[in-house]
Amino acid sequence: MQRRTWLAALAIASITAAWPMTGMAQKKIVLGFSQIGAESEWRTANSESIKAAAKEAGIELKFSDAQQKQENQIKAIRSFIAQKVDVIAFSPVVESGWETVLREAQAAKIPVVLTDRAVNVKDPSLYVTFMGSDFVEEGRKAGRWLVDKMKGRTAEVRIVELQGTVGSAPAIDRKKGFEEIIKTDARFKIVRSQTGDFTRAKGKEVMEAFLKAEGKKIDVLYAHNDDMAIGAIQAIEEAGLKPGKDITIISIDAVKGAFEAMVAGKLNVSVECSPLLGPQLMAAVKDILAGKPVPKRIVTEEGIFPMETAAAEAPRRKY
Ligand code: GYE
Repeated sequence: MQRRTWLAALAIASITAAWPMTGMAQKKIVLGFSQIGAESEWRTANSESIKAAAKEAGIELKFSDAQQKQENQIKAIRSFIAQKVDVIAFSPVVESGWETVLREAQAAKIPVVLTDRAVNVKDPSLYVTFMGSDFVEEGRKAGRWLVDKMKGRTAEVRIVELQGTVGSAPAIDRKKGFEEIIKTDARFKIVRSQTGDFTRAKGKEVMEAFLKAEGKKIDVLYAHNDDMAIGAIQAIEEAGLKPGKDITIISIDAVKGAFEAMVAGKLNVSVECSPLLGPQLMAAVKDILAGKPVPKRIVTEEGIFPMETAAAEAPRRKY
């Protein structure tokens, strides 16, 4: 019995020695990933998904946190190029300003995958694929929900908007999609719109300013993510108003914190935006290196969760 096991081991050893690039001896894929930071619950879940999926796929992950700064992302990408990683992936904090560094990656023949957010470049050959949500559609979903909620009402609907990070794809697109829907109806007016940088602290601070300026004349808050809505909810309560009742609140992501707020009756609806991009990313990395064709755009499928569905949905949520 023992001898047979030993013989089998010897056979495997000689096979791997003869074909060093197959089976157990294959070199580990190295993936360099530049993350934006840790500004929201969404982002934390996204980082966890990427780390867990890399481990699961047996891919060596070099993970770099840019702390919201584009210059740090550019530095990280340059360092991945210098280290000759097999693939570079990143979630670009803003849309513009990537051409130079992407050209450097291309010159080094390192394929680039965009996750979550898009870039604005003239030459699409600078990246292999872009995987993530359709942010314009998310904005439209938010707008359609509001139009439906306000049907039958004749009075003006005064909306304040908390935008995401200035110049980022989700801030630009979520505004665009929402406006596209509400502009067809003269009752809807965005009376104030400012960035809250996708964070709770900023969401609260800007909502305080909105409340000071508008008093009780705010009907709706449209927040580009749940964290800003959660910060704003605090500001609304501190101002002596009831979030979810005195002010209708719409946000995007559908993270756990949003479900808690919905179950408590403080948030009216959250449009889903999935951060669980890790497994898709690892599959694409393997396909690219195996020379398989990968679609230029991989869109995440998502839903919408009104407050009434929150209690039933909450236990099923993974982020
Ligand atoms: O909605 C927000 C995060 O890019 C989709 O970034 C992502 C957004 C997400 O900070 O919460």
